[in-house]
Amino acid sequence: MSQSFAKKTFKTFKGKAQKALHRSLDQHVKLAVTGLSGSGKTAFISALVKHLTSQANDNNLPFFDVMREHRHIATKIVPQEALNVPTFDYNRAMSALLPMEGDPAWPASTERINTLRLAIKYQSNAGLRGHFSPQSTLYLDIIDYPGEWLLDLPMLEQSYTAWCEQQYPLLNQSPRSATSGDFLHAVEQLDLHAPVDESELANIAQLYQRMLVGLKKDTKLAMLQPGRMLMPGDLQGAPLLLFFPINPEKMKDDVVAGSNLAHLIKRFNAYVKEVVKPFYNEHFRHFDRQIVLVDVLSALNEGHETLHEQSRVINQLLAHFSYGESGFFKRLFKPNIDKILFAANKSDHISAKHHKALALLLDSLVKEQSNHLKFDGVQIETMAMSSITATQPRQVVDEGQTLDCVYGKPLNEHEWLTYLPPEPPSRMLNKSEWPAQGFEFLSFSPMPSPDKQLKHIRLDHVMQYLLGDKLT
Ligand SMILES: Nc1nc2c(ncn2[C@@H]2O[C@H](COP(=O)(O)OP(=O)(O)O)[C@@H](O)[C@H]2O)c(=O)[nH]1
Ligand SMILES: [Mg+2]
Repeated sequence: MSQSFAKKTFKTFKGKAQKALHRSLDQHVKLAVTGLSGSGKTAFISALVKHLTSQANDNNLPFFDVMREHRHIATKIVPQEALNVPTFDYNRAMSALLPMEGDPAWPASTERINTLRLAIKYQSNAGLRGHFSPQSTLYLDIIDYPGEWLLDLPMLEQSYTAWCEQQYPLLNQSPRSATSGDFLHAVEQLDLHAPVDESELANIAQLYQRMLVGLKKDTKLAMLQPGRMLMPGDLQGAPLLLFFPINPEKMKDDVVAGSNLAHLIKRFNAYVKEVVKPFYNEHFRHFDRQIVLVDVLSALNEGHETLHEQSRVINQLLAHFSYGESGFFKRLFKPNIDKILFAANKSDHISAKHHKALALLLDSLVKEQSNHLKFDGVQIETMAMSSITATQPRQVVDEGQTLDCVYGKPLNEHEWLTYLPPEPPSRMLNKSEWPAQGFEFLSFSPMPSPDKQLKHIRLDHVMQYLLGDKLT
């Protein structure tokens, strides 16, 4: 009796142990998908899900080990954990990109944080895991949030005065100076030390907001703060969003209570404390992996200043990642994010032979700080990729010369076009090196796909870099 009892107990124990082991082998990864609006986050997430669910095979994703080794079993969308964050609308994106009838279109942009959880079921390939648990599941939480919010990050460490010292002088420089006139005029008129005039502050804040929104639309400048002014959502009109930079020379040491200045300071502090900080506390500090999508080609189109500003902003952000002065950022990021990928997106807009130059250019944009991060043990990689390929390569022979062109339908046009894209520089150019005619890279509509398949460039490399080690 005791023998069979022991046997039975051993069996159940073994069953339990296996279950427990199995559960502990289920892993979670939180992937932050970030980039300024328009950099391609929505398209990236749509493509990621599509390729992992209905296009998951080794032909399509040859450089993703779990696919090449035929260990991927299936991936599906499962209910997310965070109940207070909207779900990424995958179906809406798919019906735009792969419509039942009519022309495909890019998914509409979503201007708020959203998330999606994928369960990736796979065969483990070795060791303990292979022996006890033939199948494992990796839960992948993808979090998409407006990159503009990321740009508020440095404000966490700034006082209102320091913020003004940084932002105000920029308003007198190109390209901001072209549209900052109305705001600067109004702010000059404001008596900072007079008792607060709420409606005057609201009016000036509105001028400031209008200027920021215009700059974002027309220049693709990167350092536009506060980020929520660009996408206020339900904060529109809330007092904590009604502030703006003032001439730092006009500040006094002792701030009169109840004055305009006192209120500006109060609002700035409230914005940082109630908007910026909770966002990082709730979402940011839990990320494991991060992809930063950069639309390098559009920045090149905009010119020298925009590209420089992009570089400055990225480096400023990275500086916080690695050695934030207060140590606050160190605590916030260091324990979790161990891999960052900078992706020069939309590389289907240029010919394949220039992808290398594009990746090198992005590499030179982030160089200043990536070295520090690497030293601190964070892995960093730069890549040229395209989540959803909207063009086809075409070779055209012109006067005996073979030209590597792309073929596609330019955005908002009706005719298809074969065109020779310019060659991007392979490093940051200074002003005197910048070509006189500038750069002009075209944008394209998505390709129709009768077989309902999306095409990508190097998305499998991206997956391998971000997830490969979690799927072994
Ligand atoms: N050719 C090409 N265009 C892209 C790609 N991803 C995004 N785009 C373009 O960039 C626009 C903005 O992309 P979206 O994903 O909405 O950016 P988000 O604001 O960062 O979410 C799209 O409407 C497309 O025109 C891509 O992989 N290839
Ligand atoms: Mg989006």
